[in-house]
Amino acid sequence: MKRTFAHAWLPAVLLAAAAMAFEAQPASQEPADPQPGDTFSDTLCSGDPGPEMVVVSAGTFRMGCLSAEGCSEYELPVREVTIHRPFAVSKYVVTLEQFNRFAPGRAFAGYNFEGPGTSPASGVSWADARAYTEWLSEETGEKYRLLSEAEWEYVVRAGSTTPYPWGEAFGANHANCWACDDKFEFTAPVGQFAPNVWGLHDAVGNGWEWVEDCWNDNHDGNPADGSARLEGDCSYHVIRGGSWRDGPRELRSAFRRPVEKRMFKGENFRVARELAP
Ligand SMILES: [Ca+2]
Ligand SMILES: [Ca+2]
Repeated sequence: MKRTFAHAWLPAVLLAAAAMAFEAQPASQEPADPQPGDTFSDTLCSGDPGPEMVVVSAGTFRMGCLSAEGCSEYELPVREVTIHRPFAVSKYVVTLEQFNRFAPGRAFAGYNFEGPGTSPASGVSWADARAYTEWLSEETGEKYRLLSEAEWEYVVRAGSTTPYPWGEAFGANHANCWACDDKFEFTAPVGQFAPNVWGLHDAVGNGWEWVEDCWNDNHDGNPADGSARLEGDCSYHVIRGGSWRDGPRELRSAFRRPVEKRMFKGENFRVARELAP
């Protein structure tokens, strides 16, 4: 009997092993010589694409409130920050569909509870956002992580020194905001508004975005190399960019706010990925 049993299952095991060998392998899709503006998506173990990434260059910028007035003391002093290496950042915040591949049912579609899979993954705590980047790194064999606060402001400003990524005035229909005559009453699916000049959608507005940094009341002592600030009040982390519930003040590129890291309300997040040296 035992021998018969072994004969019965052995071919099944061999078949399963052969099937595994043909299953899609995680694969880096990074361009051979990445240039700013290039886009790519790494492949997950399932064969599904990871978040769409855009390459940004190294560079120096001024972080903080650059206006003569209307600044919060949280946004000062202005600091010169140099990002020494190019890296990639997701064009959109991580969507519900993407997050569900990691942790089904743990996020929601923002305040359109029945929103489509292309809605921002909302209700994600800072720890869950970080856990997603660790999972994505394992899935792809690449180094994914949250953006530092300086990197966030660098890619959202995209060279601009005005209050908004698109210019001096708040204007209309640049982002999903509160009572500002866009066509979305609550959370919008990602990518419904024009991107900034580096190709990032919803850079401000729609949903607050977690970054890696602990909360500090101002930029004094912020690392000049764009790395995350991991001292200060680390029970709180920084959120950036304002949301559909916010107006002109909160949607400025320099605006920042603390949120207790275990809280999860409407926050979204964007991912960064390091490029091959
Ligand atoms: Ca709106
Ligand atoms: Ca946003």
